[in-house]
Amino acid sequence: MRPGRSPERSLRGRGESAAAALQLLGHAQVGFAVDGVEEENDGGRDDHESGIERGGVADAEDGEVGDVAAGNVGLNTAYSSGADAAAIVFYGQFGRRRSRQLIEACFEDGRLLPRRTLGALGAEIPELKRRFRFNDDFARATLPEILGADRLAAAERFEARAFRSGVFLSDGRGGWRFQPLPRICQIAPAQAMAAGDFDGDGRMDLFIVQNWHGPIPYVGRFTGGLGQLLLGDGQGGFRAVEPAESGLVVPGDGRDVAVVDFGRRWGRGLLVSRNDSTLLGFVRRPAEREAGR
Ligand SMILES: [Ca+2]
Repeated sequence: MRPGRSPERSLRGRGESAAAALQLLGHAQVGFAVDGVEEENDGGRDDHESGIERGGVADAEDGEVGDVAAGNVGLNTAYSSGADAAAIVFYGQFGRRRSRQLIEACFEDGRLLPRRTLGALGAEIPELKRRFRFNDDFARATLPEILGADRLAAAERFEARAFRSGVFLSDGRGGWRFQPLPRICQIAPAQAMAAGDFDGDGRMDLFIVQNWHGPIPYVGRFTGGLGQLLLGDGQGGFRAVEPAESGLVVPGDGRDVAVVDFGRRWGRGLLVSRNDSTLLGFVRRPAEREAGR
């Protein structure tokens, strides 16, 4: 078990005692056991710009090196729900202005349509307001009819069709096979994750912090998750543990999670940060600490 890029930080290493750490947290929530995580720190992790929210390198399979856990936006957003879900963006010059515009599009019944309203597009391309005096006319038109097929063809097009969080399992020869995480993990974006053997069975597990309150009001928040503990089977598969069972409950706009050493009394636990809200600290249940798990 080698949590490659999992965040492993020690508050003690910064000269702070466990008491100070708990004071920092305000309180220590009783949570799930975190144990068996080797001391290793590569100094942080990478953020990904291409639709993948957060990832980490972990050994999801026994004996394999280089498996990658990757967080994505999941299947519970306006962009990613439905069988023909796709997030399509055109970047080009669509109006008389010399500036270029980003135009969001989607397919509906095989027709390419704009995602935004006439009012939103008209603010960027004023001539559309003159061409479409009524919303009904705009609603019936396809994107090529609205913007011009030639201009669309000349624009750069970007499309995303994969939205599930999952793991890339190494075949040991430089290739990877994608395996999505359990369905319940796809109800919200995976913003950050920690890898480690959290139940002490010698197999790599994951804890995922979820949700994103960042989208504009027209799109709405990507939310619905409470954080998700996943127990690995050592073969690349994971079993989702309900938050009520694990004690790891993270509502709100999750941002990051780190495995933290809270000191001799509390042992290792998880520290979770959230946007516009408090930090959350999770330590092992007393019975689990006494059992040395
Ligand atoms: Ca485990």
